[in-house]
Amino acid sequence: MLAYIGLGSNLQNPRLQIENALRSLRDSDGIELLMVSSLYESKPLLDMPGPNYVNAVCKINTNLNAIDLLEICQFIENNQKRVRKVKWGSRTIDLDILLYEQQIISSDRLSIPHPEMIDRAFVMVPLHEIDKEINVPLLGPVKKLIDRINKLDVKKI
Ligand code: A4P
Ligand code: MG
Repeated sequence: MLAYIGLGSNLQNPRLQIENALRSLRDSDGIELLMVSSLYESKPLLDMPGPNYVNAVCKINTNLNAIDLLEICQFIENNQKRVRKVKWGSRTIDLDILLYEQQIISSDRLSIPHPEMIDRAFVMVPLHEIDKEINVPLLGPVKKLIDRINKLDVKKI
């Protein structure tokens, strides 16, 4: 199965946090890391207080189902000592499953496609960088969705 994961960090050396999470994904059984975008810097959403974020998107091939993939992502988050306090608060690492094949999943634990992804430059710009042909179920091709995004919201680093 092809899946896309968004990574974000704004604490404790964000670049290193992203690199460590990518290494953990690569080392996980059942996951083959196919592609990684450039890193992008942006301000926190909604002008929340806190340092700027570093974000990236990766494309994987996996034989895990979506819930097992979520569990790996949460294991990696916990491993990097992520403490969940406030919704949308600063974090050492956040791993969001953006797309899982062309599946639409809506359960307590999992919403795929990730509901806010198409409004977020820090997701759409790196996603478009690594795959210009992908389709977001229900919402349309990334090639079209990218036109709604203000690319100045992110800076390639
Ligand atoms: N969950 C549901 N769907 C998914 C999915 N597709 N992938 C559930 C991953 N998890 C998913 O997530 C809470 C629950 O969402 C999980 O237990 C899982 O079952 P969380 O990461 O623990 O909590 P959160 O931080 O409150 O939510 P979330 O959705 O990760 O936060 P956001 O909306 O991603 O916002 N600004 C910039 N510039 N860059 C950023 O990366 N990130 C956030 C976080 C805010 N501002 C940002 C950035
Ligand atoms: Mg998350």
